[in-house]
Amino acid sequence: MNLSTTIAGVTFPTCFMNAAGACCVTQEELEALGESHAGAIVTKSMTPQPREGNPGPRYHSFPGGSINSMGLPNLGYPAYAKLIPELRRFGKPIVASIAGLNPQDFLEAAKAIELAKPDLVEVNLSCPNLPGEPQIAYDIEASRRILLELQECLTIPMGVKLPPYFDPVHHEAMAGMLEGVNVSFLSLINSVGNGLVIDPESETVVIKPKGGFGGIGGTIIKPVALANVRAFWKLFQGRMPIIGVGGVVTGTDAFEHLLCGASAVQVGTTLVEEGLTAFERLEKELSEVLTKKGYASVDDCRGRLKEL
Ligand code: IRO
Repeated sequence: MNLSTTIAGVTFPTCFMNAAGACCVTQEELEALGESHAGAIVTKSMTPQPREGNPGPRYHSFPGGSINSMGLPNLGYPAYAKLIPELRRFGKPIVASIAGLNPQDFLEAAKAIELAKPDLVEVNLSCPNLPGEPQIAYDIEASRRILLELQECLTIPMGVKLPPYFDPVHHEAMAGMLEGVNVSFLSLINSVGNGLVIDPESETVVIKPKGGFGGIGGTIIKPVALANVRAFWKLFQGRMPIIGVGGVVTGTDAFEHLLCGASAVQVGTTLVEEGLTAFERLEKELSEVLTKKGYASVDDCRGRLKEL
């Protein structure tokens, strides 16, 4: 089965890759992704300075998903800029995720990472876990300003990682803004921000930062992820490549993302819980689904969701 896919002119050997944040902070983790069946190596979102992140416990899984408030722990962009050329030896695309606490951080990271020549840059406008900092992509004008500045200094295709939106008006507002900037793909969605998971037994929250509030991932966010993939696919009439993220546990989950319009899928909670062998399993399961359904490739089924 042909599971390869092309996004913004970059061909991925398979449509599965890690979600930024999942198993991709350190050199060892990035190399392990290189050696795995992942179709790409996506870095943790990087900032100018190395960051320890929020105090722990800061990740917790539960039946149906996970909650995290990692707080952007990363090695800082100089370390990733040095690592990226070394990761080339794995022969798969490299996606550099950039983030920041202010617009200047994004620009600085973009300029430095451009020189390391990743294949794509994913601009994370949706981190929910920085105490006191709003998710940028819930502010259309702030997002526009950052993307307009970034497009001036990047020659590598740039995509945007968005948070979930819950109303068509917000999908339309974001899509309308994106029409006016040079964005080559969308990664949809980041974790569902500021959820709360509690332990009724001990009567406590399960993670420490922000009073227990954190980003929700995994199976329980799949309907929200699919809705966002579908909404943006339709608003761009299928012309904007989309990487679907959220609730990919099985090959069938990935198939659902593809039907909604995704060209590839990223795996977060499942990767953290199951480890790197998840990629091989997902490949096998998606191949079986596509074969059974009579599709010849990822391209063949993309966007083909039927409406009633
Ligand atoms: O807490 C994090 O590091 C984090 C980030 I930057 C993000 O974009 N999404 C998420 O769920 N966690």
